Amino acid sequence: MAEENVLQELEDALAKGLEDLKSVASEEALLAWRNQYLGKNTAITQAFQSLGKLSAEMRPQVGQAANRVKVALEAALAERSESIKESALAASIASEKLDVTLPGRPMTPGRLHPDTQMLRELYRVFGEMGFQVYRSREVETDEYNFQLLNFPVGHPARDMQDTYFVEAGERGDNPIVMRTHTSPGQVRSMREYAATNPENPPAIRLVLPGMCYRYEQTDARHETQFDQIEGIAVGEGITFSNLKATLSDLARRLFGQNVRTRFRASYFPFTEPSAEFDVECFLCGGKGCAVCGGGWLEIGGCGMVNPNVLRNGGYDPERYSGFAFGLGPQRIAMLRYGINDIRYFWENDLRFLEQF
Ligand code: FA5
Repeated sequence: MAEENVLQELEDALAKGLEDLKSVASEEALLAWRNQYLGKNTAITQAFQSLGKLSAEMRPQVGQAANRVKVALEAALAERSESIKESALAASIASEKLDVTLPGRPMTPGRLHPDTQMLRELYRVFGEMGFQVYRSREVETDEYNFQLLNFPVGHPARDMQDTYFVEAGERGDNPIVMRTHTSPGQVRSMREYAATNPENPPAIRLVLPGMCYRYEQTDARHETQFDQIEGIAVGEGITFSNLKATLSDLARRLFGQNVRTRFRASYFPFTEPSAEFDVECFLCGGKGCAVCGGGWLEIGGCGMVNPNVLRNGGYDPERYSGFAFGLGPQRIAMLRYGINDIRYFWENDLRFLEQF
């Protein structure tokens, strides 16, 4: 009879344990339940301890029943433990008001600014044509920005480039300015190369990129801060034909073989003769629009380096000649990508930037 009691106690422990487990709702209560039904002094441990005293007939029955009840209670414990953890997580998510079923936000990879992309393409194209990149300074002296380029103090042509002065007071006729164009780099680069061999300065072929600043009224093609890329080639026997060939070739490489370009006579104190370089406006198909005005978009100025400027750079104008140009990469990008207002470049509007 006592032997049958053991079996009954095991069945009771299983039924009561499973019943009690239904109301267990916390980690602490689960631990208490575990001690009560699977701990040291339970119907299961008692059954195992009694095995030695049982008859040979009952021993396997009680052993198997104790094992079955133990495995069933352990499985129920594991399942309950899992569901308690899930409810705790759900409660914490609900309190954070976090909807984990929402789709994740896609990561936006960074990209290069269209102006940087354009500049890099220009370095590549000019590189293929044998030009090296030379970096000149962004904050200049009046001497380099104007005087050495044949704009003496008070010269009317200074009005073409309204200037931001950084430091005017103490420096008399040589104030510090934000460069209004990349042309001061012409004299800086020539001086640097001429200094390597003053008797026989080496021939040079350089492009000088960088930011320029003018106190200007902004419109669809004018900004107060804009990029230029200057070019300068100095050597023996360089002619205006070389200049025309270089810029025409550049336009074909950038815009295709059939692009229409034109050189328009102009004036710069530091080149003689001088010209503006225009490309047919693709934005309006040459009809004339708010960006170009008359069907052509001016992308740069150019000319043969003025003898005074060659001399200022350390190159004897009797022996050397050279051409120079200053282009607007943003104007080129406008034609390239159909951008109808230069002010988009620095507005940092993602709807614009994400298109490139
Ligand atoms: C100059 O700045 C001369 N230094 C160019 C030059 C270099 C001539 C070497 C001869 C020899 P200009 O002011 O025209 O010239 O400017 C040249 C180009 O820079 C323009 O064609 C245009 O593409 C760009 N640019 C000038 N001003 C602005 C502006 N406010 N906003 C955007 N781009 C501009």
